[in-house]
Amino acid sequence: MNFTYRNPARSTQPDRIVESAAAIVVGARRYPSRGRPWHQAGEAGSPHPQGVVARYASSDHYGPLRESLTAIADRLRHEGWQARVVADDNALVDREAAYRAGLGWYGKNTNLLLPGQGSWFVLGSVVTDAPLPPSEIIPDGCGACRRCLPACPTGALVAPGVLDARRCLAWLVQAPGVFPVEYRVALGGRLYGCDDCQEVCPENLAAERAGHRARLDPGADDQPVVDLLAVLEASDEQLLAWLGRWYIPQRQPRYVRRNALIALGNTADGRQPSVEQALQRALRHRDALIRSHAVWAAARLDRRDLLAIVAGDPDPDVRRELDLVADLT
Ligand code: B12
Ligand code: SF4
Ligand code: SF4
Repeated sequence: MNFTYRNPARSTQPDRIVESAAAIVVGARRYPSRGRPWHQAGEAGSPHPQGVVARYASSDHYGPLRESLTAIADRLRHEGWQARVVADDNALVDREAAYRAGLGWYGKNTNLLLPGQGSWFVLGSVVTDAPLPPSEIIPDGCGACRRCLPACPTGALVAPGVLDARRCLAWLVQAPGVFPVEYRVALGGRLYGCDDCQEVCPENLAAERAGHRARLDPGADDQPVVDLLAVLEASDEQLLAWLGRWYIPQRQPRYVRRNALIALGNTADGRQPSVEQALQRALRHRDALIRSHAVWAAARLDRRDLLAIVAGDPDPDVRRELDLVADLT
């Protein structure tokens, strides 16, 4: 995994962002924590299968965060200091900056929680050479709670505060290559991101009860769910124009289609004509990655009859999937 791990020295030394950096001002922007019909979407047998999008990705929350941070940076510059905005761009470990700025504590799900507000926040910083006073560190607020650990559908939270990111669905939907077969059922109806370890968190539930969420307008561009059949029908250009602000490996829309096929396999009704047609198209797709995942989806939807389309497929990945689903009978 790359991100901040590609160059840890760069991501942990703020003076590489601003020479003589003396302080970091950290901002947290709340994003709407509901309005996501998780329990309606992804239901088995739905005639209009919908892929669920994690709350942080249902619209662009980083743009407005950067705007607010830019206002702070402008003010500092106006006063003669240097200042640079960084947010989710791997130049800085954002959570550690927020922790040291006294915004919150590390939850056992590894997210940063703000006292009384929970974790539905994206984080960003202004690095400056202005000598601002340091903040107090916030003590742990999880206490004896461990609710997020067993809530993880893949067991990725292997100990309090320790995430095996290779198993985290939020990573797997962003990872290139074949989606590991052992985590496909756990993906459920998700298309992008995963919120389970935050949804069960009592701090988030208390913040929602306190009405923090109600003050937020999800915005006209909010897309909590995405039509899976439309994803499978869209061209590369259409998919990038539609969902291109997500992190998509190598900017290749085939990975969004791959995720959509798994979500389809987990949630759709294989007898619906529209679903059947989508599976047939995917089994005939020019891209072997799509054919491979369509094999799994067709078998999962009890439509092994459609696999005749790929019976003589020469691609090794497709053949492997055919062997795999044959073993499952
Ligand atoms: C790589 C990455 C991922 C990876 C790995 C995540 C992980 N937990 O390690 C994947 C793809 C899995 C991922 C998933 C998600 N991510 Co992410 N991700 C990042 C990214 C790009 C780098 C983070 C990183 O690993 N840095 C390297 C490590 C060394 O630094 P660190 O994370 O600060 O690590 C510290 C912690 O491990 C800490 N620590 C953690 N837990 C505990 C517990 C205890 C008890 C202690 C003592 C210490 C401790 O010690 C480390 C050293 O300081 C950041 C953006 C950024 N530039 O920072 C976003 C970021 C962390 N992600 C974010 C979000 C929103 C998510 C998701 C919620 C998205 C989703 N809904 O699908 C999930 C949450 C999954 C989860 N349970 O963590 C937000 C977090 C917001 C918040 N409130 O905490 C960030 C900050 C992006 C942003 N700018 O807003 N993410
Ligand atoms: S984001 Fe989902 S898969 Fe990742 S640790 Fe949280 S619950 Fe587990
Ligand atoms: S669910 Fe409990 S243990 Fe997990 S982050 Fe929330 S308060 Fe902490």
